[in-house]
Amino acid sequence: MFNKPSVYFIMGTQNASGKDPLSVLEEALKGGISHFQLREKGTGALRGQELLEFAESCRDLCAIYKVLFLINDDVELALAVDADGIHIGQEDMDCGQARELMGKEKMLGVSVHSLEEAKIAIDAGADYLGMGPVYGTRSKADAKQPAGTIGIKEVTSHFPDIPVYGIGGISPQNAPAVWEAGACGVAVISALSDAGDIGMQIAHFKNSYKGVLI
Ligand code: TZP
Ligand code: MG
Repeated sequence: MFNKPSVYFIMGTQNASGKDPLSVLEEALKGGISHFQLREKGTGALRGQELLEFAESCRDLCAIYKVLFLINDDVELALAVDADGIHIGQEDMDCGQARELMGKEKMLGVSVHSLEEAKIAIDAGADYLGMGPVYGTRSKADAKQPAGTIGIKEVTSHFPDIPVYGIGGISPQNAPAVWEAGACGVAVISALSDAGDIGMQIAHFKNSYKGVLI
């Protein structure tokens, strides 16, 4: 589930770079991603019934490839489609509340930016943490300043048992620093959704881990 090196793909219909989002997802699933998070945001984002149906299609595709399917922010949608889990940010909802609403069995991922936020999330039952943006990103309108990998190093050395994913501007070229900081995976949008050959890009990410001594 959290086997290193793990490539965690995040996408909404707005990130499909003009391609069919379900085809993009299927290519990523074939290529060996570990998780898929549906993150439907911004202008033109699907809502209501359309969003529900799209989420169901994503869920069904992930099930075929036995890949974990998570929903960003929206507990109601996650429960409605029986997703494997939910991912929340600091501005979304209290992690304890998310854990309570989702139940003990579902996966809870939390975005954190400091050791203190990491401790709170772990105490509330987070299964993994996302940390970033590591590098500059164009995929999140309200992204904070790039934080590099120092925070990941700090959290992974204090809490070696919690899987940490680096996020934000990560490519196969700059991923080695993320692995070296102790991350178990990279969480990416554009590096996969913009790739000409998504399967090859996933292979490049996995190869970027080789030779990195943790
Ligand atoms: N959270 C922090 S950065 C980011 C999110 C959702 C966007 C990551 O997208 P990309 O294209 O991999 O930089
Ligand atoms: Mg959020």
